[in-house]
Amino acid sequence: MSGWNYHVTHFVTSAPDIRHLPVDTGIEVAFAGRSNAGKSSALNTLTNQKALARTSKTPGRTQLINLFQVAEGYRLVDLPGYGYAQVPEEMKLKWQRSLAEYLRERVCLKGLVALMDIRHPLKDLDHQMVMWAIQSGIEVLILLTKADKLASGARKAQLNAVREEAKTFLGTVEVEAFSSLKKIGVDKLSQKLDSWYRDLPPATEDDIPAE
Ligand SMILES: Nc1nc2c(ncn2[C@@H]2O[C@H](COP(=O)(O)OP(=O)(O)O)[C@@H](O)[C@H]2O)c(=O)[nH]1
Ligand SMILES: [Mg+2]
Repeated sequence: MSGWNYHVTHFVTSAPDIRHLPVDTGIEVAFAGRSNAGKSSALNTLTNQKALARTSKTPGRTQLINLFQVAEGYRLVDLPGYGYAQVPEEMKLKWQRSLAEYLRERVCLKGLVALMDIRHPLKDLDHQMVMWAIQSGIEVLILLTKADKLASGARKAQLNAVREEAKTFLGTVEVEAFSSLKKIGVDKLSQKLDSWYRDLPPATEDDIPAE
């Protein structure tokens, strides 16, 4: 079985909020996590591109939803980071409502890649987001990022602990260690994306019967 080539992924468009996303067809996989979790780095590592998703040392700066496509109709969605302390409370609530709505209503959304620093996994908002996804029937892959920050014993222990916790979600929640720096877990990520993209072919214009 040959997988997708994620290296050819390219930017399609940005949207200020979920109401301005392109048509709800094809298959979408969303990437989400707290600001600074390593989301942009993970997207760049997956696609082998230095600046596909801008990595930033200033957390909370990416406010737009960025859409990329691997092939026509097969998208990767880079959602704005959450949990940044300096964002006003009102904006945090607005984003949470909008994230919940996206997870609930986006028909083409097949999977959620939830990125969390391996040293601080499943904080309140992470937990909430995974719950919303599961309640909407969306499969989740938790990536424990910056896995290079832990020695291999501690990394395995943390991975097992989060896998145990993930069982309480009562849905499909897989957990893998990931490092953009050391290229850990990249194959696991692309295999999971392959399986989501394999699930159902997106409608194309060819599917619309001619008059
Ligand atoms: N050690 C290590 N640092 C990382 C890794 N991935 C990201 N970082 C660092 O974490 C910070 C935030 O990364 P970024 O990808 O911009 O996070 P985002 O805010 O979630 O998009 C940056 O300083 C990155 O260099 C990783 O795999 N290992
Ligand atoms: Mg980012």
